[in-house]
Amino acid sequence: MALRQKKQRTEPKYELLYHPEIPGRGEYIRLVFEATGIPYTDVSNQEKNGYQKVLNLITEANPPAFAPPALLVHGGDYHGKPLVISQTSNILLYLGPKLGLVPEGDEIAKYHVNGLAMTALDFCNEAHDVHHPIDIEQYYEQQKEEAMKKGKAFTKRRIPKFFGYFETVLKANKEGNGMYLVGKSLTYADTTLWQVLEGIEFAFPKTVAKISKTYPLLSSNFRQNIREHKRLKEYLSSDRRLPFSMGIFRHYPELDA
Ligand SMILES: N[C@@H](CCC(=O)N[C@@H](CS)C(=O)NCC(=O)O)C(=O)O
Repeated sequence: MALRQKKQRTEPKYELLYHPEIPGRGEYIRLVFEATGIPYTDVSNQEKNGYQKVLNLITEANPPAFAPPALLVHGGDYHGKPLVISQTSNILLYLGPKLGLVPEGDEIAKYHVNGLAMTALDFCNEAHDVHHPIDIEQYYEQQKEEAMKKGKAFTKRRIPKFFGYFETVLKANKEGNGMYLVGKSLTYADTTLWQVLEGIEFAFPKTVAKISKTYPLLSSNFRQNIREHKRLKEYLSSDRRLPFSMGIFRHYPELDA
């Protein structure tokens, strides 16, 4: 019994199952653990042969996950198999209330938080599709012509549309003071949108520089607030924070405005 208690205290309950070495969609999950100080294992990046373990777990789960990220929950066996939850927004929906990242005692707010997080993830998907507009399994260079067209539309219309939408949300949420999308404290919609904005700025720096002033709450209050969050600040300067590179958000200057 004593041994079991010790194990529960020292071994994280949650394991993030994701690709190694890129922030990717795994980062939306890392951020909620980091913001709340809840221990987790980033299996691919922290365990020997971790990526093989990730691939085994997601294919052997019932139901198997189509693609990472997925979350393994210890002590949550489901019909005799390890409890594995897939899909970024679904994992966030599962963790949100457990980690205190949705307003308490407000059933509907939970869906507002999730709706906003899903909209931020739509934005992320569109940014990815700019460099892979035709075939996700072929190289950018093989679809560059279409990517150029998509880049034009994305920087001209879609980035301003998403920025404008989230600016309106921040303005409408009076108790959030421009810092929170829902209510008066941090939710996973905030951490998710923040990460998408970081990625959009990495990939499309010229566009973001050009339009930021038009969206002052989003570009300033909101983004700054997360950067200054005590736990996140520590995380962002740690080596656990992986830099953007050639993942979902990619900087091809020719696709920027
Ligand atoms: N909608 C899914 C998308 C998952 C996804 O596209 N995962 C990527 C990595 S970020 C992947 O490994 N995809 C492989 C594939 O689609 O074949 C989610 O949000 O979790």
